[in-house]
Amino acid sequence: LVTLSRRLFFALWPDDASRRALATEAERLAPRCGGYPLPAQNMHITLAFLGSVDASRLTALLELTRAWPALQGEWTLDRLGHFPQPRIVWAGSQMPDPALLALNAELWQALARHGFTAPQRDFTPHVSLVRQADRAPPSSRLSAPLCWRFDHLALVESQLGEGDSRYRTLACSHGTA
Ligand code: 2AM
Repeated sequence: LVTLSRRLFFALWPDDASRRALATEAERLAPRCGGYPLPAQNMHITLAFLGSVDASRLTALLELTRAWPALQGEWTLDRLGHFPQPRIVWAGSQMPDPALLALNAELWQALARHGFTAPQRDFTPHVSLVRQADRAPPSSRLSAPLCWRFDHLALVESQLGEGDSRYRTLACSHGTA
């Protein structure tokens, strides 16, 4: 069977310690909100979701990713939120982070030159913690604010299967690490 399309997105991945802290928060919240906690290895923020992309466009995306200039930013996660549809409890920030918003806009400008179209709705930077969550968290404050630095973006493939999605990093931009 030939796979003609790939489910792709651009993301930032917190460091291991931050992802573990987020997974702990997810486990704390899942019984309160319904749903199930996502594992530490899945904790990320999506910058640009491309969805199903024809495999013939992959080379251009790999090149775009590898040629992306070095990044340096810091993001503080200090609040919790709930998207009733698609039933996600997430971690994000009180204040939209200007560096993240700028990165999202720059990425979509570059993607537009490759024929991809940015979504209409506003970008709400978030890390999904709990899926199939029917209730909002009891408090909108994260129990302990988390500050993490990012220095590269990743082009990731999502492989849907039974249970949680599996994510595979296909390429990274230049990092300082
Ligand atoms: P989510 O965690 O908020 O569901 C892989 O599925 C990644 O792409 C996840 O981070 C997911 O965000 C995001 N994603 C899936 N569908 C999306 C969509 N239609 N628009 C934006 N992001 C999406």
